[in-house]
Amino acid sequence: MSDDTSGGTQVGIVMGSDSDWPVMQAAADALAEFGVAVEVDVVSAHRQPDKMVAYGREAAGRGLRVVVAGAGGAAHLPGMLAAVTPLPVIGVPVPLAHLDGMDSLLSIVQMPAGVPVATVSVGGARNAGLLAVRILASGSGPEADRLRTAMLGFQEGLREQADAKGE
Ligand code: RP5
Repeated sequence: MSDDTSGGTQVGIVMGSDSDWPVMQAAADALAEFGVAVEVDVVSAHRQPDKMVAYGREAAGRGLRVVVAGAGGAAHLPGMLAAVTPLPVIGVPVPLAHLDGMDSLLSIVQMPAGVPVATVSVGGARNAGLLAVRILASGSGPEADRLRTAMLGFQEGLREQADAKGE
């Protein structure tokens, strides 16, 4: 079975507040570099619990393949989404003014067994976007092939940059 979805949006980027966008934008930028269409929305686990559950329950049926979720502080959003969607969820701990993002990190990474969230570093939204590309690239069909080739080129670029610096 091909994983292609006729060019539809395959990655959803959500965050607990529009104040998270300056951090989360790096995920959207990384996906744009690879030509992956994304949808972006604010979905607060605390302030919009019904919207959050509906988003998670409907995501796969709408054709999404990966959800990237960022939140700060008591950062429940990625874990709660992982509880209601079968899709892979990548969590981005957003650093707030206090605790240097450690609260966000621990809230997202310490999920109980059975409800995994692939957690990137504090503020690591770019890696979340790149990981989403790799998940899409692991499938089959022309779009996955295209993304695998593009990711290999990206990795070659990293090697060349390191070589140029004499590393
Ligand atoms: C979290 O509270 C959000 O993800 C955000 O990181 C933080 C602060 O939100 P605002 O008060 O700026 O809306 O739920």
